Amino acid sequence: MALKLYGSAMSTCTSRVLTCFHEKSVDFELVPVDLFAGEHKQPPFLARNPFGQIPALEDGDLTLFESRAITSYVAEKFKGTGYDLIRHENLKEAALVKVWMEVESHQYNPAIAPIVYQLLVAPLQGKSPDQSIIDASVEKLGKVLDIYEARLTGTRYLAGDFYSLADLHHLPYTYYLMKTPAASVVDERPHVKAWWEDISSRPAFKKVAEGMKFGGK
Ligand code: GS8
Repeated sequence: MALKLYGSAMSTCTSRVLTCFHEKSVDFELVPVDLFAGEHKQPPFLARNPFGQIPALEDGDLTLFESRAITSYVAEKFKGTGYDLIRHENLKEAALVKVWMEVESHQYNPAIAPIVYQLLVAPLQGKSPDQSIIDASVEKLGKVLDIYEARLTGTRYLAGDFYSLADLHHLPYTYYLMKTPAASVVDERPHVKAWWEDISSRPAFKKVAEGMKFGGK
C-alpha cells in the first residue's frame, strides 16, 4: 500500500518529505490539504495532526506528523532501497547525520523561516514585510552560515563527504530564500554556495521544486 502524505506541494515541510520519497523511490500519494480554505484546522485533518499543521503521513495504521520525524521514519523503513540518507551501516556517520539534522532544526530553521515568511508569504496575505524582522533574521542566519562555511571547507556535505538527510532538510526553505534579495547571505559564502548548488541540483529535489510556487514566483 502506498504511503499517503496529507499536505500541499508548495509548503516547505511537505516538500521536505516529498524530496525524501523521491530519493528513496517509494510509492506515495499526495492528498492535497487546502490551507487557504483552512482545511488543516478542521476535524478530519486535526485527527491526523492535533496541532493543525501540514504535513501528516499515513502508513497503514500508523499516522505521523512533524516533517523531520516523517523523513527519518521513511529513510529507516526503506533503508534497503534508493539512496541511503541515514548512513545506517556506519554508527559514527549516522550520529553525525543526526547532529546536523538537529542543527538545521534548531539553528538554521528559526533564522531562515521568518525571512521566507516576511518576503514571500506575508505579501500574499496582504501584509507588508516587516523589515526589522528581516534584518534581524538575516543577521542571525549569517552567523549560522559562517559556521556552515567553516564546516563545508573541510567536508563536501554537512555530516561528512556524503549527502544525507541533514542536507536534504535544508532544501525547501533555502529554495525559497534564493528567490529573495536575502539570497546574498548564501551567495557571499563560497563553500555554502557550492553546497547549495550541489544539493539543489539532485533530480529528487528538482522534481519537487517544480511544484513549489508561491504566488506564481
Ligand atoms: C512544522 C509544520 C508547519 O509549519 C513540521 O512538520 O516540520 N515542525 C512542523 N506547517 C506549515 C506549513 S510549512 O510550509 C503549516 O501547516 N502552516 C499552517 C498553520 O500553521 O496554520
